[in-house]
Amino acid sequence: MIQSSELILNPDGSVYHLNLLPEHIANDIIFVGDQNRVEKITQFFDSIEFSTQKREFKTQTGLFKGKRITVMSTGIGPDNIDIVMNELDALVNIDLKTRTPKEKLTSLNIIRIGTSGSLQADIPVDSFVMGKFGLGLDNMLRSYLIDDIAEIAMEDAFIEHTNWDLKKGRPYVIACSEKLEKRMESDRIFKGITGTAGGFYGPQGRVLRLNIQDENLNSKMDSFNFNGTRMTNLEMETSAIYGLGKLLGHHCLSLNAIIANRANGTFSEDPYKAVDELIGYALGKLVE
Ligand code: R1P
Repeated sequence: MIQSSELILNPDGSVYHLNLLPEHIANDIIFVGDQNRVEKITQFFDSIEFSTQKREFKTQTGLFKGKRITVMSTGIGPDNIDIVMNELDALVNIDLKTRTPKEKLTSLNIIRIGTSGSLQADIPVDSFVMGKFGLGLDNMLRSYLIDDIAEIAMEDAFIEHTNWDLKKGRPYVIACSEKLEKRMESDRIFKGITGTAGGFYGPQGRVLRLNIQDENLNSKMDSFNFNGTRMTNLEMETSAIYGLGKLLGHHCLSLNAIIANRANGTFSEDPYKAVDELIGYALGKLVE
């Protein structure tokens, strides 16, 4: 039995941070970072059966063209992904009444619709990127046992190529779900390695007033290429989603609208439009 200090439930039996009961979620789940993006998606739904919000975790479940989908905001960063993935998994794979893991496990389909900065001059603002791999610079996943799911040869190549200082922790690489990759891909979408940082400024090489540990990191990431796969973009959630998803047995894929181009210093003139277009693209593919 999992103790109440370890799996915390609210008085109504819902999981602590997400405020959800098992019946509130669908098997197909869309993650967004920004809580205001949830309704940008569910505005297209035929109907909404459930809504809740606690802190930055806003959830709505409803039908889109007859398909039951849950849309949920994760807030910013891998630390939030640890909460969201563990509590979502508890909703389907732990009996919350007896506090014991179920024998028959459920695999969720989880698709992130995020925003991100491109690392490549030829991946312009307003384009879409799919993370074939997530490369985590954030360390959160290192609290778990990941050697069996990690792409260790790619990790080693990245560490060597960037002369990575291991005082910052060892980067990890996790592949996306091939099932969802096939379902969501098209000629319109760039594919590659999505880097996940544990912060927005220094951890992504941005200098305002503080010196950073490696001011050449972004240009080294630009030129990293592993067996023909290059780093496309940098954001703050994908690798953590891929890692916990794979450990827990869920199918995960991350799509990002490119709103900044870090290689040439440009920012989208209309980032909301780029996100709206990616939402339309992803919803269309989900019901194809
Ligand atoms: C930073 O501004 C946030 O935007 C990106 C990053 O991953 C980070 O969460 O994604 P979202 O727009 O999905 O939040």
